[in-house]
Amino acid sequence: MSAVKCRSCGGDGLVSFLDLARTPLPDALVDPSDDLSAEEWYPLEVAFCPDCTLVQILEEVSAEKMFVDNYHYFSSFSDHLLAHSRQHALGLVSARGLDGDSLVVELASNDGYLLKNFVEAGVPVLGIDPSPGPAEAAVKAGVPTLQEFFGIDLAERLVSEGQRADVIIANNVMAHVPDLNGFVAGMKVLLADDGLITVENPYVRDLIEHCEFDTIYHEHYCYFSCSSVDRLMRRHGLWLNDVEYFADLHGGTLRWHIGHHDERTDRLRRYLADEQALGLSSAHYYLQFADRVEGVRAGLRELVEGLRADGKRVAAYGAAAKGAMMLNHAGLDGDLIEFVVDRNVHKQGKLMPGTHQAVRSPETLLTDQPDYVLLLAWNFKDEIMAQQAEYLAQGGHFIVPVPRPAVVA
Ligand code: DWN
Ligand code: ZN
Repeated sequence: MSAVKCRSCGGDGLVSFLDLARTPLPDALVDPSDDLSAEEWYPLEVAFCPDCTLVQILEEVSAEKMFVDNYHYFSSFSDHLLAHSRQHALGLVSARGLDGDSLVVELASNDGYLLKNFVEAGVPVLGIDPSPGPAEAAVKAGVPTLQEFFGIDLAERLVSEGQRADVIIANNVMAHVPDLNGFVAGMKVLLADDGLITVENPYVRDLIEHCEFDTIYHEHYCYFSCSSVDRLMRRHGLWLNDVEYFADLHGGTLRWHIGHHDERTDRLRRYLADEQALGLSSAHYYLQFADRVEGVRAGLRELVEGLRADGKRVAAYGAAAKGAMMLNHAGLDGDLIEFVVDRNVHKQGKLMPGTHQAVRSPETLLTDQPDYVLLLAWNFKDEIMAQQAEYLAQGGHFIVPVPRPAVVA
């Protein structure tokens, strides 16, 4: 089913600017016993809405298929993300004066990686996440969790049970919901009058400027700027009041601060003015992107084929959604990339979507010592290369795919 109207404002003037052709679902790792011919592929086309400036994909794959039926993403496999999340939680406890009478609700709480910090601080929490594996892990970790999708219906049910959130945290989820307006309407209903919503998502400006096209996939229905978030919130009677930037998270992440009242900061006004000046609010800014994506795709393919022609062995690190996107779009199959390693034990033993390389433990880099490793999880480059010092010391090399394919060590 193609969504031809804007997911935010309903406008019908969407301008398509990138067609990534048909791709498998990026987190749908394949069980070796599965019938590979049954794997599902979907069109992936990206468009810009001139009415509200939201960047979005046109295809709509059911959220149940992506986040319930076969989803293995656990947030706790990144030390950097855990540190970032702990800092966020403890900062909120002190800045908002949270205590035993407060309530913090996290939407897409995954395995409790963030809420556990509030639990330790004695602040009541509620996690909401539809994915069975992570939700069960969260409950085991002592984080009360509802295994459901969040939207206006669940919000109204919680309010009818007397619950209002002093803080709502929505990290890497507002881009993942097919009903964007229902999601925002739910946050408005659930938020206490003096409450704070913090929403984190990768910044569409970094996606374009650093050619991070591998972060475009079916799980991400939308790609946000301050401008598109501002217009979305205003339409729901909420205010985008402030923004923080984290260059080293997921290739460039913004954290938006949202509430029931107009408390806009100069920092937010600067971001909106910069986006206007750069052109993020007009289609022209996006129209050259397809050519740059093709340059990266062709360059990476040429680099890997050249290494293989020289008799070098190439593996990859990170059975990430972006990794599946990159392997499939660049056509890097098992003849070019032998296997993929990943720390997430739930992914080990499975096959990559579409290209079907085996996912193994990172220890394989030492026992197998491939000559080169393509860093599919480039967003964690520093953390991963620090871990792989021994592989490097034994003569190994890493390749990053974006912003330009290059051997980095
Ligand atoms: O929005 C999303 C982002 C935030 O996370 C979701 N759609 C799903 C997911 O996307 P992703 O799979 O591209 O995210 P990551 O977190 O970049 O994936 C990193 C992969 O690398 C994970 O499978 C874990 C793995 N990893 C590892 O093996 N060793 C990660 C680190 C830091 C490591 O040291
Ligand atoms: Zn729109």
